[in-house]
Amino acid sequence: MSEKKRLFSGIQPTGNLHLGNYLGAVRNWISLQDDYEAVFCIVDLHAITVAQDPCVLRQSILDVARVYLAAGIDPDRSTIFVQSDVGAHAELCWVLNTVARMGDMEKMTQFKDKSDKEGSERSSVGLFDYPVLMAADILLYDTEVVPVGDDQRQHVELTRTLARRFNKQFGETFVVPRADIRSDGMRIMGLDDPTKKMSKSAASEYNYISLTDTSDIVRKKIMKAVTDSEPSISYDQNRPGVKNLIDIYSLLDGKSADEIVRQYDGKGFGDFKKGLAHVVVDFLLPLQDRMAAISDDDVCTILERGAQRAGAIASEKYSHVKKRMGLGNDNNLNK
Ligand code: AQP
Repeated sequence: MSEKKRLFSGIQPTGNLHLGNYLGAVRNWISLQDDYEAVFCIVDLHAITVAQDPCVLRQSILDVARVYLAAGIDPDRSTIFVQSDVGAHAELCWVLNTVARMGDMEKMTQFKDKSDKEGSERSSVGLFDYPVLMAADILLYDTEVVPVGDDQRQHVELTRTLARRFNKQFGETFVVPRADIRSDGMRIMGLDDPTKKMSKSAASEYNYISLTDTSDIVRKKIMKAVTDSEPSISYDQNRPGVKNLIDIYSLLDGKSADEIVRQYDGKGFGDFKKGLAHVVVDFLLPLQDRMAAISDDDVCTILERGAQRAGAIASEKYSHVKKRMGLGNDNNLNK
């Protein structure tokens, strides 16, 4: 077994990945592969907590894997797999459901945000339980580090609580993980509403820049992005639309916010947005070329290999959990 600490993270195949997913998550994963034994999952069981079309979901799973690979996740060094291909995720989720308390769950703000659309009465029980499944994902792999965007901080906190509670009740079983939240690229906001995060399932496509958007669409979306009535460019928390666009510019181009503000001193939003569109297109084109070069067959082969690797680790852990709790037929567990 590798001496490196283990890292786990995942993304839901709920649509085309966007710049927020890339800047808040995938980009950080690339460098972390050098220092950790990384496990990257495509969390399809999370995706079905809201309605999905089966054909679209199947393709989205492959497309998310393609983004991982094109962005630089190396399948020889890191494990890439689909959550539902490893049964222990759902099994451990059930066990952790018996450890989690209603009081823990009622604090979760993401459920409140995500159930807003349909109302909590019509939302699935799975959507409410989402953070427990995420805890199972993380704890199955003795994960020490969970690199996620700032929006997932509360879920990692719940994972830590469940791990500690289980360990106290049944004996040392789970590693208590920590979230690795980068201060840069923390939260990319919606282009149409900079008070809410950029989201795949936003009602309007003008909310996000998808990693598969054509150059024309990128330009159109950026030109329409909400700013404010002040004519100048400045980096200011009280100007969320402008700040968000400067953040995206800075993360992709490497210039600091101050440098960008100086570059557009005396110029209007038209020039600034054209400059930003140029930076985004320059980033996306080579990524899209790499994505186009990876076939569905190649993706499937990598995912199968990943599921075997992940499954071996996860089933050993889950057997240990069962033993601790007195579950199952002891003869089977000891084999
Ligand atoms: N806007 C964002 N800014 C920074 N990071 C983000 N992430 C998501 N949106 C942003 C990070 O991407 C990873 C995977 O997220 P996910 O797809 O599993 O779930 P999500 O956070 O619910 O993402 P979306 O795009 O909003 O999907 P939908 O609309 O389907 O719910 C996480 O590390 C997250 O922090």
